[in-house]
This record gives sequence, structure tokens and C-alpha cells, in this order.
Amino acid sequence: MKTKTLISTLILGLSACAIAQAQEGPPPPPDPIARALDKNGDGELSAREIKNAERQLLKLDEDRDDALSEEELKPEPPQGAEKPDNNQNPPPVPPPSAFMMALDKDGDGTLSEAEIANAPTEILTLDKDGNGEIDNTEAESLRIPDEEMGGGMEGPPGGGRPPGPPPGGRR
Ligand SMILES: [Ca+2]
Ligand SMILES: [Ca+2]
Ligand SMILES: [Ca+2]
Ligand SMILES: [Ca+2]
Repeated sequence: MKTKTLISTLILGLSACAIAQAQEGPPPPPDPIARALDKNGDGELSAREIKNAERQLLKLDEDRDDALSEEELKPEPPQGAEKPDNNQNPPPVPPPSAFMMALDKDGDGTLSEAEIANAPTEILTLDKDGNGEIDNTEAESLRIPDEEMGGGMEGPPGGGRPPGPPPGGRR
């Protein structure tokens, strides 16, 4: 009898745990760069975190060539998530983050040794109020994936000619 109670308590406890886990835990930021830089995970980059940017970035360097390849910069799939079986909806590819765009000076999608070494300087170009830190507001304003995709349908400036009778009249 006692064992049974114990087991059900255990099961209850386990499921409570699972529920708690499912409830909390916001989705991790998809940007591995931001994740690497924000060491304490508060969503802000302190002056110290920015200063350490080079070292933090090199933690992503799996093959130790002092550069970060596209592969190394790819966001990891969320932990614990089972691989979805349906092949119908491949996960969308996240747009390059503002950090990546700032750091990747030559825009080749990878970070060279020089680009990594320059990281603190480049990150500070994102510091709008110049206080040496990237705070929440500034980090938030960096997430503007849509804005750059501008363009679209727009008429030619200046307008066209008013429609009129074709030149060359008839007699
Ligand atoms: Ca931080
Ligand atoms: Ca590498
Ligand atoms: Ca590059
Ligand atoms: Ca700032």
C-alpha cells in the first residue's frame, strides 16, 4: 500500500515538474551571437560583456580556426524538442541578426578572425545612446527583420504624361 502511494506521489511530482517546465521557459533567442555575447542572459549587453565579445564569440568556434563559419553561426535547435516528423513545414530560416549584420563587415555570412577581433567596436556602433552598453530597448530595436525588406510596388516618381491623342493627326 505504501509503495503504491509513493509511486503515485512520484508520478504526480514528475508530471508537476513537466508542467512547470512546459509553462516557464521562454523560447531561447534564436541568434547564437546574441546568446554568446549576453553571458548573464539578461537581454542586455553590459560594457563588460561587450569588452569580452571576442572571447565569447570564439566559444562558438568549434573547429578552432579563429573564424566562425555559417555552420558555427547557425542557431541550434531548441533543446529537448523532438524532431518533428512532418516534412511539410520546414522551419523558417531566421534573418541575419543585427549583430551579425554589424559584425560581418564583408557580408559573406561568416565572421573572420579580423571581424571577430573588431566585435567590441562594431557592437558599440549599435549603442544608440552612447552609454557603452546595449540595453533592453536598444536590443529590442535591433530586431527589425522586416524593415529592411522594403520596396514593393511603387509608381515611378514624377508621374507619367497625361494621356492624350497620339501624335500625328489625321486629315
Ligand atoms: Ca547581459
Ligand atoms: Ca571555425
Ligand atoms: Ca565576414
Ligand atoms: Ca546604450
